[in-house]
Amino acid sequence: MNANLKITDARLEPIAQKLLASERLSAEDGLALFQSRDLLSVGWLANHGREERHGNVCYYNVNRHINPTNVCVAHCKLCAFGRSPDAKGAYAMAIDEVVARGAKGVAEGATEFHIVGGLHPDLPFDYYLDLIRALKRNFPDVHLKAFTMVEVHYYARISKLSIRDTLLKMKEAGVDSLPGGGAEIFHPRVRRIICDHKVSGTMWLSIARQAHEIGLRSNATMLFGHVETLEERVDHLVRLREAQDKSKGFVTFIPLEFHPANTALAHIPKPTGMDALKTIAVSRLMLDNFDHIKAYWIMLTPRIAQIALRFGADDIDGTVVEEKIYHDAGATTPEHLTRENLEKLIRAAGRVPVERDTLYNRVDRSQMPPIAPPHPADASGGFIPAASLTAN
Ligand code: V47
Repeated sequence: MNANLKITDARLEPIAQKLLASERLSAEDGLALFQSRDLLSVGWLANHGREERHGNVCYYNVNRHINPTNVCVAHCKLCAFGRSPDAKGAYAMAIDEVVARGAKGVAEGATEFHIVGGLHPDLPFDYYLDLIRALKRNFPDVHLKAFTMVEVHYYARISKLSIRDTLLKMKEAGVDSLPGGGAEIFHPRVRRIICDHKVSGTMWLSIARQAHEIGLRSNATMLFGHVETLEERVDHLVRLREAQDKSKGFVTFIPLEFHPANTALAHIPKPTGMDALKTIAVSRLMLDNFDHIKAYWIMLTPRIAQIALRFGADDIDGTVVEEKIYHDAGATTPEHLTRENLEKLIRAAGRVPVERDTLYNRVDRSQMPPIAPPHPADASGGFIPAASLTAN
């Protein structure tokens, strides 16, 4: 390890030595990293691992989020997005509406649709399959990253199919990969408090494994900063690392910072920027078998996301457009950054922006139709003036 690093926390010394020797960190090491107040050393170590893997590159993609319905029977305490069917603001999109949003996304240059929604009590599994088929038919070149392990579990239940057959039907309809949501914190103590009707952590991991077995890759997340202990965060990371050793199917890990506003846990203070940066760094160091760690700018704010690119993250997610899950929970970030603004943000953090597709193949825009300017309705309040990203 580089002599320029001045570690002020003695507990980090043996961890730095292990990293130098490319040895795997233990759960105890993970806890020591989380407990350390020497944020700069933790970040330096994570940055070292990040630069060994990806040099100076920071990945982003051009995507659009589509949330077909916010009606949800789960009523998780952590969530401000889900609604009862008769609640104000409850909606379910007709498939034509989903396709219309897809068309906007394609005009904006999207290479990915990120599709997740609530567990609707009345929509059958066929609705979701038809929705995927319609998107694939209309936009065959767009990668469909659709439905979390939680939704897969629900579709299996309502259609009385096995998990494997549910996944096979999704794949046959056109799903290309699965997003990483719904993982929260795997430990049952935490799930009982924040999402007691959701699948268990063990089931989430089992569904991910079965998806990987049939050739569907997926992401993984961890929702941090609510009622979990640091030991429970480490347990989550270790369980993901073990799962990845076996299936090798996870693409990216995304630590998600909890936003308490408008949830049943609104009394919990928001995690600090220090906690967010440390969690990204520890994730990079513990998940030695994950290629990518994402700093989701929508959740972190563009400013913290820029710093995260020096704390272990090599990806900043996408242009997004129409984000609902965090904005219902009080996020004050814009819902959309243009490709140009994302690139400026990355360059201002001293990194080299590289546009990728969902599976990290480089995107060559010179071979693609030009991107239409964003619709003014999408732009309202949603654009950060470029100058504010590059100032200082
Ligand atoms: O599953 C819900 C979380 C997730 C809140 O795979 C909340 O590329 C904070 O999974 N405060 C959805 N978080 C988002 C997600 C995601 C995001 C970006 C990229 C990818 C990917 C996946 O958001 C949910 C849940 O864990 N969430 N409510 C809240 N109040």
